[in-house]
Amino acid sequence: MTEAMSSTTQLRGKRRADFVMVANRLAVERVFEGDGSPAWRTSPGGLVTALVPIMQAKDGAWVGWHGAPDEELEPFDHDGIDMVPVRLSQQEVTDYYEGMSNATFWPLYHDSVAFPEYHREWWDAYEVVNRRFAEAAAEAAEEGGTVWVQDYQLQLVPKLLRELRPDLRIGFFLHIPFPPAELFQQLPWRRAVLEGLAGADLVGFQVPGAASNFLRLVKRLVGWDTQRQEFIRPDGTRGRAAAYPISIAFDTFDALARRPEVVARARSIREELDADVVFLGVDRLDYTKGIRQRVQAFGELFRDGELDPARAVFVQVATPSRVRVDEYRRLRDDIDQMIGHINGTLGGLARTPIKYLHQGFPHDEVAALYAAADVMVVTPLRDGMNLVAKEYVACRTRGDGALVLSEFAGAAQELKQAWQVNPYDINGMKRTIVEAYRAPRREQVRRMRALRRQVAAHDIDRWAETFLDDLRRQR
Ligand code: GDG
Repeated sequence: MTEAMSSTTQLRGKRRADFVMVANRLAVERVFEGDGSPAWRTSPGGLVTALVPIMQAKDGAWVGWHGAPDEELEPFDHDGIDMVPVRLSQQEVTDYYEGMSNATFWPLYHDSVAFPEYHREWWDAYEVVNRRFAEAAAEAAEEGGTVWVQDYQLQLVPKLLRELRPDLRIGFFLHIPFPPAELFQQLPWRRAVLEGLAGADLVGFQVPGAASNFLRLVKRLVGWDTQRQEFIRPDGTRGRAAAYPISIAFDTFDALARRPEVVARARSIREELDADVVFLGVDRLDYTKGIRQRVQAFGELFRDGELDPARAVFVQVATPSRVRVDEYRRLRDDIDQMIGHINGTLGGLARTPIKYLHQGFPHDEVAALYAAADVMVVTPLRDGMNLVAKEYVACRTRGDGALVLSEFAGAAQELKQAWQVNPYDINGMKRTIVEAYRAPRREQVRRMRALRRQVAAHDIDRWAETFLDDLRRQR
C-alpha cells in the first residue's frame, strides 16, 4: 500500500474525463491537519492504490460519496484525479447504504448467512441514489470514454448510465459473491437488479461460478438469450459476464514485510506473545467471516488439550465495521462473550489463550503480525475473494508459515496449496488447524512457495489490466 498522501484541495472547472471510476466511496478521506484545517488524503487500500496510476495517466475522474451526510461539495482535484463528490442525506445513508446495501444485498449475496431484510423504502432510496451516481458519471465522462462501476451498492448504475450516455464503454465489477438462483429469487426487485447490471458491456465477478449464476438468471428471469459468456439484449447488442479474481499489490506487501522496522516489530510481537506457536485471524468484524466458528474451534482445541495455553496463542484482530447495523452489534456481543468465557475458564494469571483485538491497526503493524504468525486462519462462511489470505502469503518472505483457508472464499479457487477447510465442520476445522501447524517445515515451505508464486503472478495490476483490456475488446 502507498503511504497516505495529502494534497491541497483545489476546485476545477467542469472538465470531462476519458476514464471514470464510480464507487460508493470516493478514493480520498477527509483528515484534519494540526491547525484544524481540513485536507484530503488518498484512502489506503488495494483498489485505490492500483487504480490511481491508471487514473493519473488518463486524467481520470472518480465519482463517489465523500463520507459526510447532508453535505454538498464541488468537484476538486486531488493528485491529478478529478474527485466528484456525490451527496447523500442522513436518511439515504440509513436506507440506501446501511439498509439496502448492507442489510439486504450483503447477507443475501453471502448465502443468506444472516437473514436479509426487505424494505420497500430502502429499495426506493437505493434507486434514487443509484440514479444520482449515474447522472454524476454521465456528466463526468468524455464522449466515447470508459466508466468502471464498482460493487453491490451501485448495481443499477450500468443500465441508467447506458440510457443517459449510449456512447460510453461501461464496466462493472462485483467484489462480493453473486448467489445462485435459489437465493437470488427471493429479492422482490430481482429483475431490476439483473437489468441494471446487464447495462454494462462487461460484468466482472470474482469467480466463474458467480458469472454463470448471473448469466443463468438473466436468461431465466429477464428472458434474454445467452451464448457462452455473453448475454444478448433485445436491441441485439451484447454484454459479457466473466470472472476476474481480484488480488493485492504483491510486491508492495513483500517489500513492506522485508523492511527492517517491520522485521524487528514481528520479532518483538513474538517476544511479547511468548508462545511456541502463534495462530492469527485478521478480519473486519463481519458475520460472513466465520469468526464465531473459528473461536469455537480454538476454544475446543484449548479445552481438550490439543493446544496448550502455555505454549500456543490465537490472536484475533477484528476491525470494527458497520457499527450502526444491528446484526453487527449482535456479532460483537457474541464474540466478546465467547472469548471472555474461553479466556475466563482456560486462561491463567499470566496467560490468555485468545488475544482479541477489537480495533484497526496501521498497515505495517498488520504486516508485522502476518510475519509473526506461524498459522493464518481464514475461515469465512462465504467471501467474494478474501485479500487477507493473499496478504499473508505475500508477507511470508522466508517462504514458511501455513495458511488455513475456507473453501467458501473466492481465494480458495486459486490458493490450492492452502490447508482448506469447511468452516461449518468444526471437527474438520480443528483437525486441519492442528495438521497445518504440525506439518513438517519442508511441507509448509513447499506449499507456501507455490502460493507465493501464484499471488506474485496474479497481482492487482494484472487484474485491472485484464479487466480493462477485455472491456476494450468487448466494445
Ligand atoms: C470485500 C469482499 C474481497 C483488516 N483489518 C485491518 C486491515 N484490514 C484490511 C486487510 C484487507 C482488507 O482490510 C480486508 O479485505 P478482505 O478481502 O479480506 O475483505 P472485505 O473487507 O470483506 O472486502 C472480499 C474484497 O472486497 C476485494 O474485492 O476480497 O471478498 O468481501 O486488505 O488487510 N488493514 C489495516 N488495519 C487493520 O486493522 N491497515
